[in-house]
Amino acid sequence: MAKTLVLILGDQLSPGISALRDADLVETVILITEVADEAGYVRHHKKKIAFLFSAMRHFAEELRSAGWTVDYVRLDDTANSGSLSGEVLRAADRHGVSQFRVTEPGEWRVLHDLQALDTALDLEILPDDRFIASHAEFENWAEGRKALRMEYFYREMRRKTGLLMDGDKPAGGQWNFDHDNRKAAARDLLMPQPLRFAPDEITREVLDMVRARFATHFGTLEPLWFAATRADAEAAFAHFLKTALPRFGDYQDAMLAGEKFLYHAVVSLYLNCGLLDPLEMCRAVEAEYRAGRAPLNAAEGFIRQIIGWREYVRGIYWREGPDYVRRNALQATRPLPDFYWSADTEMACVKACVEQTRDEAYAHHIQRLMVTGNFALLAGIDPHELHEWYLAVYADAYEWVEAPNTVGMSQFADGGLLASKPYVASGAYIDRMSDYCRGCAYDVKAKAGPKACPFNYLYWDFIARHHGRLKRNPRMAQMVRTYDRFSDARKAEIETDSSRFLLSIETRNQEPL
Ligand code: FAD
Ligand code: DLZ
Ligand code: SF4
Repeated sequence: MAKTLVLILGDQLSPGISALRDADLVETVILITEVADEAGYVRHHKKKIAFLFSAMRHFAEELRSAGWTVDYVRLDDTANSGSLSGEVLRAADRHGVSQFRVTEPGEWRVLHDLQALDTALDLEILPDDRFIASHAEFENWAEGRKALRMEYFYREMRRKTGLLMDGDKPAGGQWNFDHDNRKAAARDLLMPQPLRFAPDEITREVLDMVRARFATHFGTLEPLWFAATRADAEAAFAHFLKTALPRFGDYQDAMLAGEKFLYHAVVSLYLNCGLLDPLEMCRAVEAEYRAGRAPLNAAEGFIRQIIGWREYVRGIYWREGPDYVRRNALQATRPLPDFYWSADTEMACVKACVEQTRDEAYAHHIQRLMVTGNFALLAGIDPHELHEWYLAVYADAYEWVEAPNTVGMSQFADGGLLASKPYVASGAYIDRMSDYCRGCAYDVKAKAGPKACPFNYLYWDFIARHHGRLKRNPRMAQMVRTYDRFSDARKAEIETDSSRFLLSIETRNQEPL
């Protein structure tokens, strides 16, 4: 039997990955490679690079212990070519192999690079069946539909997996308990915290390398407390099930200053690189519900995020093609303000989210959607610049999941393919769902003038800027009519406040205060 080279990418750290499934232990050489191109196609957060390289190194050890031959190329290997395809060609040469196999990558860019190896090697790209829906299943579902709404896709996935199903009916008689999940959180001394892990020798070595080589990248490197192995990631998830799942549903949309994680699972980074398996996680969550340890709204809410949103955004990413990340339906062109990197802003909500992102490479969904995303949408920030920011700063960010969330859900840049209306809100929403406004230099109740919360006038300015399009959107038409009833003086005030503020952020943090 001829030898085969199998490439395992940094987000394919699953022993059951399709490229390895039928592989022969003796005739296979596994290549895992750290490369400058992947670390640098956006300037990833230091914690993201360190986490992933440590997980890759640990995974290589795990595979070796299971008897595989693993060729691991480090970033600081002087012969490292810096690219995935370059490393595949070097490895093929080293091992005298012409057969090359890989599970499809999670990004068009990498897929095209690897496909180009076809001229040099006998290439086989296998489907990534760690996901619940195949590309074909998503296509079949999407075909011929006017609107691709997540809710209907999610129901298909519930039926397919049998998760939270009682026969052919949804558990509790209802598919979706989202309306129960809108509570503002109260501060609680016993607030759960994610399980933390001390760096072992492998991680410490990676930390030294990242400290030296990526000093100019965004983010605080230490403490790096993430799990780096499957066993630790599973322990972190088990800890979430015990400590936070029961209240996950209630407080999904809440934000509290100083509470970075609330009742969230903080597992997307493990799931997206393959350390955790989505279906196994959902089955464990269902078991908590069936055993009476977690309420249905929590279990359903969690399962919906995984087999609903996560699968759905992946389907959209591959269906829409490589140009999706460049969509800009609202023609937003303002550069990303410097405070997305520096946190140097008087807006307490934005400051808290950027600081937390800098320190943890993590923010939960509502912080991403309704604070940094909402602000960018209201301010007319270029969605591609924002997409690159989200891709760089979060430890869980890979283009297949990040881009639809940013370009589609958060920025409406796909013109409403993914979201039925733009996720815009004034300061009142942030005030209701968080305690940020209490510590803010701006006044959330004030509608106009330099002290007024910028979200307040920017909200109406957004409605005015996109008046024609929003008037035709049934979910926005009411707000457009409200704007239309404003006096000319009020409209002028909105314009003046907005122009002053937007000019000030272009000239770098010269906010009006
Ligand atoms: P929890 O709130 O505990 O949810 C559990 C799990 O559900 C998550 O781990 C995640 O795997 C899944 N999930 C929840 N919401 C989504 C969603 N909208 N899309 C896909 N999966 C979801 N998620 C990423 O995994 N990677 C990204 O790069 C990413 N970028 C985002 C960018 C923007 C602008 C927005 C608004 C959301 C983004 N999300 C992204 C979705 C979501 O914010 C994160 O999945 C979540 O915050 C991860 O934290 P958690 O593990 O504590 O999640
Ligand atoms: C994100 C990332 C980084 C920072 N570094 C590497 C790497 O050095 N080697 C590797 O194989 N993968 C890395 N990754 C993950 C890839 O970028 C990811 O596989 C593609 O984006 C496809 O999802
Ligand atoms: Fe954010 Fe406005 Fe509240 Fe300040 S007042 S924290 S800017 S919503």
